[in-house]
Amino acid sequence: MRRIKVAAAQLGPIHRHTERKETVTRILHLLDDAAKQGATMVLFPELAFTTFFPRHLLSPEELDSFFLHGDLAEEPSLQAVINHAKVLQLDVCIGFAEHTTGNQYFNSCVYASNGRIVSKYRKVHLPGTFEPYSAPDAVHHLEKRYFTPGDLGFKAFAAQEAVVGMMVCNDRRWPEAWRVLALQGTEVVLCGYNTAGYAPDLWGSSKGQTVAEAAKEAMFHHKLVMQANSYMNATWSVCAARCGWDDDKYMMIQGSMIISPQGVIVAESATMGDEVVVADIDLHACEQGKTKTFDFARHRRTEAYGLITSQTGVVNVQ
Ligand code: CDT
Repeated sequence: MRRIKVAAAQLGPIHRHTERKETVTRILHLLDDAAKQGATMVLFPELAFTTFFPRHLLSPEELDSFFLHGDLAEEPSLQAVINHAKVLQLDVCIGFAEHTTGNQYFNSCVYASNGRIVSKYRKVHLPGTFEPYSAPDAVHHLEKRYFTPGDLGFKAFAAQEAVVGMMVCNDRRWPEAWRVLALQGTEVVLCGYNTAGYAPDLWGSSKGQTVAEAAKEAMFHHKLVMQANSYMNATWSVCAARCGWDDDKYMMIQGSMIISPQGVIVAESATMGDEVVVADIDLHACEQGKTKTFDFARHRRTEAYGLITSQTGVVNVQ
């Protein structure tokens, strides 16, 4: 048996002016909770230390306050989490805004084990716009303004008993991301996210949706992509939300889950607050898909897929 106990550590509301140390304390409590439930691999959301700040057009000073700066091995908030996980004998994956020593800005996450960062990922698919929307009451999504697209690709790595891959939020909607990880034998995909329940300038099937209708649709698409891509790539997946009502105004969907390689949700969050979702997963369950329906070596036809990497946007046939 190759089993591991994975956890999605969901974080409820974090407001624009929430103190960083308060958030770190919540994260450490969630780690304690995950350890008590016997988990050994714990996933936290995208941008776990802060509110989802890309919804605001910010001054340079306030923007700076949301980033972790410089050498990650010495960054106090991140190190507090990594060290606490080490004491609890947990591996941890956590998302944060990264300002590098080379003065670049990424939407990143790291995987740490035994007090050491063993893998880093920088979000490739940045949604939203560079310029804010013009409507006075719009919910902005300025990731293209605040971050550079990730430069590390999708690199799987070995952790505990598994081959693990990381992605961040919007990446989960892109089958290319999953497939690149699956081609490296990935058995567990970790994906933290911040998904607005209501952001009509950004998305939604119609402008007239109520908050409840928009949030229902956002949850539907979230589950659709997580379940379908887990199945099509024969991998377990874990996703962890930053959710709830930030500043009592901005609604973020919950839906932290653990999903089997058959695309089945085996554990799911029940609240819109801080919560740990745990499942004991059998990595052998990936073999059914990896050796049969999605045995890539036997069934993929790369000669037919050239456009995937040679062309970015749509070129309509005449
Ligand atoms: N944080 C993030 O990437 N959010 C996006 C918003 C929707 S873009 C259509 C997401 O994919 O959930």
